Amino acid sequence: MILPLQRHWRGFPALILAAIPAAAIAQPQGTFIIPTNRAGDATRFSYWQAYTPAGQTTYNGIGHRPNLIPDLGDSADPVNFSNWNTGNVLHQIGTPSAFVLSSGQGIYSFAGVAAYRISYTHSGDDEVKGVVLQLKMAGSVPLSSVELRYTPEGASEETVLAPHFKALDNPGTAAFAEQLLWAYEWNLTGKGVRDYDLYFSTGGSSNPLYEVQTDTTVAPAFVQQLGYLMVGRALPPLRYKTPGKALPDGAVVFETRFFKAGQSFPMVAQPEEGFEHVGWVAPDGIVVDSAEPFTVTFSETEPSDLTASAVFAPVSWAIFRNSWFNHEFTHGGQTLPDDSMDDTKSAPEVDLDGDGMSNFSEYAFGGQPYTQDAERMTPRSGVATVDGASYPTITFRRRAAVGSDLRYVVEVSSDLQTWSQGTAEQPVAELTNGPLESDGTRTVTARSLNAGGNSSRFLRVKAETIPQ
Ligand SMILES: [Ca+2]
Ligand SMILES: [Ca+2]
Repeated sequence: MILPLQRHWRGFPALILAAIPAAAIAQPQGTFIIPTNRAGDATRFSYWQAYTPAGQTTYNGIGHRPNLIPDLGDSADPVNFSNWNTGNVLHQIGTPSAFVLSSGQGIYSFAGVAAYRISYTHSGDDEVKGVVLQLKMAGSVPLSSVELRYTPEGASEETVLAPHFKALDNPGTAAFAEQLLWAYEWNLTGKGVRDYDLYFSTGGSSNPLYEVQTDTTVAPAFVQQLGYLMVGRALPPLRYKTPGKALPDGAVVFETRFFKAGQSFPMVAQPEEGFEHVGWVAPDGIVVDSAEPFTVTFSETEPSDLTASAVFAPVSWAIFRNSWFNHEFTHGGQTLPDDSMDDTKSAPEVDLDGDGMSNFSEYAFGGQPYTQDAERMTPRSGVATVDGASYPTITFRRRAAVGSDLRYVVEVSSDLQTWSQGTAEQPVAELTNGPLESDGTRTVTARSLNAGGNSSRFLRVKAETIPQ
């Protein structure tokens, strides 16, 4: 694999980094964006990678300081790995116990967030027009943690700027070891910036930092390189794995890492095996009751990052059991047991959370097996008026997957003794779907087809799996 990375730096010949050893790219990786203005000395480029363990001083022939030295905190300069711009220094200012991974060469911390500062010292006459910061790391970078700080000439206090533009390259495997690329850009035109500091931190413990790049635009002018993010999410959140993905339609848009004002394109959903895509939650929070591709549009006048969520529903009891119950998981020295395989916890007839609903009822009627939410699942009785006549109704919640293994049977009775299901030709009730909800359930109202009278005073619903 060739890393599409060009390096240009004043006084150095242009270099292209050749093949990376296969061992170093075992994980899926995002791809760095090469700013169009990097060539021709328009940016000052810095690059940090392969924080080598102690005792090694080179990686791919590129010299690095040998290790991240713990416990020096903010008081020293232990980690200037850049060979390309000696006016740029990467500091690890977070957890003092952060260390270098033995594989993958990331800076890593079990104890808490790892925080960083890149201090840029300017040389030359031109002011800084813009900055692009790119990070390759596992897991998230809280946007609130990403800042550019500088002190305007003559001022006594720092100015703090959030990024103006962004990009995210997410390989989308959701694997722990995958390496995401986060990119941020500031337009500093006219601000008189010379020296500056970049700050960022990981989203939590165990989010290794693998590589960092910065491009500092010094001449002749700012050129926008990034844009706005389309963040695709999957609902509902599960205890084990995600039910699918939501992403821009690759057949329609080429660049999916960021978007520009006014851009419009369809999002598509990719369910994981065992799930059905049933709808969307639009950027404005409205639930869209349709599994068709969903079009998103970035505002022409007030663009911002957008989030759209694809809503999924399970198609079988087996996938519900596998996904809604804990799997064995060790964190911070504590191990959660594997409930999903334990019949005393997750068998269909067990009521794990003690809310009166068996695990199978939680599945069929849209409940959570670890949350006491029986009230949300309990069918409600009511009355519907049609053409002046009153009909009893029963309203219940169901999983929204059309192709699920569930069947809901509504029965009527006049005496609570004898119940009738009716037939396809002579149904006893008419069913009407309520709107989709963001957890992949919807309510259904069954109306008795016999108005009042003694023949249909009572309704009940049962859920069962369809015999295979
Ligand atoms: Ca229960
Ligand atoms: Ca429950």
